[in-house]
Amino acid sequence: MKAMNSTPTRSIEDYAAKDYKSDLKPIWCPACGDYGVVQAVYRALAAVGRPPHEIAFVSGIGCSSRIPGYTTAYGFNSVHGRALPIAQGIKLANPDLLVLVAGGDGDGFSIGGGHVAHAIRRNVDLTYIVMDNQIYGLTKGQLSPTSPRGLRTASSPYGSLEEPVNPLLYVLGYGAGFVAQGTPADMAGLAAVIEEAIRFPGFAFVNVQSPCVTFGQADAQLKTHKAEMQPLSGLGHDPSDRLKAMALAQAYGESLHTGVFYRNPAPAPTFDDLVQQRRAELGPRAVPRERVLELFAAR
Ligand SMILES: Cc1ncc(C[n+]2csc(CCOP(=O)(O)OP(=O)(O)O)c2C)c(N)n1
Ligand code: SF4
Ligand SMILES: [Mg+2]
Repeated sequence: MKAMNSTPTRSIEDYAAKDYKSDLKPIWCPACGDYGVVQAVYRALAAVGRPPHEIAFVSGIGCSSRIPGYTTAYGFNSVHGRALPIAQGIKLANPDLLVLVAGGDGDGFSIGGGHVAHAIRRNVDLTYIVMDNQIYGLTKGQLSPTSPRGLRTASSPYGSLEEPVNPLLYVLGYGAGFVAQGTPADMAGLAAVIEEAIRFPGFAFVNVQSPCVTFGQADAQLKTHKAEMQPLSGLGHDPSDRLKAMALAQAYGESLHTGVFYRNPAPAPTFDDLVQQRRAELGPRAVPRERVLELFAAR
């Protein structure tokens, strides 16, 4: 249960950001936004204080999906678009783990797009970080679901004819309990929203505007200057107001709002809470969790 995520097994002072940094040297292009994302993840994990061996970090495939390997958590750089189903299985098999999921805009909203809705409606206690660079980075610059209309790419040489997916509206529409956006251009802000997402009891989503400096449009995506960012706190936004959050999310692609769009003030029960509840109702008729795991292992 997510409550575990905020309960360190050792004192928080025992963990610093460096404890979550692995010895693997990132091979992202110099100045890729993803360097900042992994730094923010280190900071957020240190603030939460769970030891690395109690954390599972699952990703799909893409430049961004390399991220678990750069942490000391247990990692699974899995299959394109399939990070969420794998992470749900891990969390349900071992609810005490803190489970992070990360990937690209293509991984999450093209090939894996269908899984997002189901992870949200099940409310499995996961933190899902999408490193949104509005392009397919790993495969050298094709159009992604969040690419702006008109973008010229390797796969749209005359300019894209399609409207982009709005990741913020998508997850808000399906009822995610926690929705935030950050950017490595504001490292402290990004670390803070990732920490909040981890602590939130239920499915939590963080869209990170993390530009691809090689194939994307980094300047346009971050509007060149930090001053162009619009922190939601500065707009007087009340994150418990879901409809207002949806109205602000409409500006995706136009204004770079950072911070928490929505935090459900009365979080819904997680999937695991409901499983425990059903087990209690069934009493001796319930198949023990260990037996269920044995049956799966035997398949
Ligand atoms: C099933 C499958 N289809 C296609 C691919 C090729 N592929 C690998 S990564 C990728 C897209 C990467 O874009 P994104 O998810 O946005 O991540 P980024 O590299 O931009 O971080 C594609 C199409 C694959 N690996 N597996
Ligand atoms: S191709 Fe783009 S997303 Fe991939 S590492 Fe390079 S800058 Fe980052
Ligand atoms: Mg991408």
